[in-house]
Amino acid sequence: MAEIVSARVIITCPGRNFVTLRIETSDGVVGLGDATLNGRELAVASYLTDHVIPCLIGRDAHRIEDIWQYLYRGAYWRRGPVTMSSIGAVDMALWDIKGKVAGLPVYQLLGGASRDGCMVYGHANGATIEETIEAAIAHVEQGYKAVRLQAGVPGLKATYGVAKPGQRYEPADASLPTESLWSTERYMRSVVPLFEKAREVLGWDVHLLHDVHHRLTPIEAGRLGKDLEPFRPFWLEDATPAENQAAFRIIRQHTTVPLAVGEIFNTVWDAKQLIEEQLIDYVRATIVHAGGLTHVRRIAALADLYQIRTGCHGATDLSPVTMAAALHFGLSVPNFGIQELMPHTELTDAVFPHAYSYKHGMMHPGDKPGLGVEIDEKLAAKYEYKRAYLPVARLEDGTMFNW
Ligand code: GCO
Ligand code: MG
Repeated sequence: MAEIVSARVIITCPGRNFVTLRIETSDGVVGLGDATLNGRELAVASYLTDHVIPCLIGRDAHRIEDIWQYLYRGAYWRRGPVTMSSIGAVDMALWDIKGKVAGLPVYQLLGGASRDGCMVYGHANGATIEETIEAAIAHVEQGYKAVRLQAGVPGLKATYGVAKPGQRYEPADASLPTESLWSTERYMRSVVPLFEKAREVLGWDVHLLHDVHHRLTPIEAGRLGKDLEPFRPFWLEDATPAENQAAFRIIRQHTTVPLAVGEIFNTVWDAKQLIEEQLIDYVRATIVHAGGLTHVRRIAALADLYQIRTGCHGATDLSPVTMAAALHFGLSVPNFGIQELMPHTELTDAVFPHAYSYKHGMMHPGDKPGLGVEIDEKLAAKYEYKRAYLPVARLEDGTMFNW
């Protein structure tokens, strides 16, 4: 028995907010879990502090599955991003503890390495097609085997995925939501020329990805997929909102472009129909927002029956603890596809020293016992929580739309 004697939440903002759960056992073993939900951070912090932590004290940290079920079934109010991120944080911290007690990196507890490393994709973005291609070239020069392309849309002031001039891209950018404009027509006209140019300049040896960020209707997504087919994208992400899973049938009827979805999924139920009807090719559920390693492994196991591979979300709003967990998962899971990599700032890396590393377009979680991530609490304490929201989007006539 490794009795849980204390647990607390650490909130820090080294450039952006992160919520971390720290669990300690009677033997002094410490486990960390990420609980960051971008733009809604304090809701998860309260859920943990006020409702989860009191139930953890005295429990055996080794009983990961039982604690997962206790928190999921025991809440009565199942699912949703706040609940599932909280459970995800507990789950990560418990796997971290188990690994440290065993003296093994978590991927060894998950069955060992199924591959030498996890292929990652980087973000190439720019205000224009030329800028995006330049960023893509820089990625290829750094060894990336896969690059996501996002370019500004002519006529629209701000576009998802594109940084403000001279800044790194970080979507939660203001203390109240900023408003951006959206025009499907302008966007649709801009994507094909981007891919055309990319293939012309970069050739065919690099995987090219694109994120629609939930902006199209199913039939529009079908048309975009068809138009992009000649350029052989690795995937088209979040082509349409996935609350209505059956909507993806329409996209499938019109295009063979591989489809990825799932960064906002919280449980296997969000993906069940998509997987069982083989409506997607990559499932992007992330360790933090979908109930931790325990649950994301379950999603991957269902997906594997249908030859659907993983492609975990890896934006900078997921802390280094989630990145580590995703890499232990990705290294071990049989149906790994790709991992998103949006590198954290140096300051974030200093707050969260970690064992994972990048080399030649691949990442490895490292071989430290547990997840291999620590938190420098002294440094973390210097950066206080700062309210930050994701933007919202409106159509040109003022109608509220999907950001
Ligand atoms: C991605 C995502 C992110 C999200 C962000 C929201 O593909 O990486 O779409 O950019 O918008 O994580 O917090
Ligand atoms: Mg995305």
